[in-house]
Amino acid sequence: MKNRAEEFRDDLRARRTVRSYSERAIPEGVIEYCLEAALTAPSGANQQPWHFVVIRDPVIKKKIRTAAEAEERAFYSGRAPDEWLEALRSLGTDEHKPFLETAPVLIAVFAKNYEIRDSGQRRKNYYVQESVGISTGILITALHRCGLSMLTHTPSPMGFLNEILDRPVNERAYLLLVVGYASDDAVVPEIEKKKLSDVASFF
Ligand code: IYR
Repeated sequence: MKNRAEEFRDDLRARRTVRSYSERAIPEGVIEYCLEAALTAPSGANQQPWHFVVIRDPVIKKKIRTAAEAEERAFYSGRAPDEWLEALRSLGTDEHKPFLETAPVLIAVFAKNYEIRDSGQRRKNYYVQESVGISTGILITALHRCGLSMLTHTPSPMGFLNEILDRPVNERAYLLLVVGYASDDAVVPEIEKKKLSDVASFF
């Protein structure tokens, strides 16, 4: 058991967020299995308040890139407070998001605060943020274990995803996962993860 825990930790320690992708395609069926892994997540009252949209179509990817870059331009050139920009400086991010077109797959994750019954009535979902977060975490872990790279991208606001992907009003875009293989010239910033003793207490 301890060996399995250690191996799993070491495998996950090798994950890095990647912002530069090659166009190499992902083998067929892999994304589907990873999504099925994500669907096993625990959720409030087992309501499974999520929807995943897998985008491979270059025309849709282009639309998403154009809309996301418009939001990011507003973010970097005014909307973001200085303190936020300062926190991002070491990552070297800016409003240019070419990976939204080069990466072979984008997965838009939607959270459903309520369901719309056939009668039109609303049924509330519980612990939506927690549930969708857990499911997305499992998805990220599954993709990483397949040897894929990814980026958890959150252009803000993300309302344009409902429009482009034709999602109903009870769904809110939660994040956009960019998935593929790192380009040969991809670089990652020098960052460190906190140590266990910094973030965990044992009694
Ligand atoms: N959404 C912007 C800004 C951004 C915000 C956070 I918090 C990050 O960890 C990284 C980026 C962007 O994608 O550039």
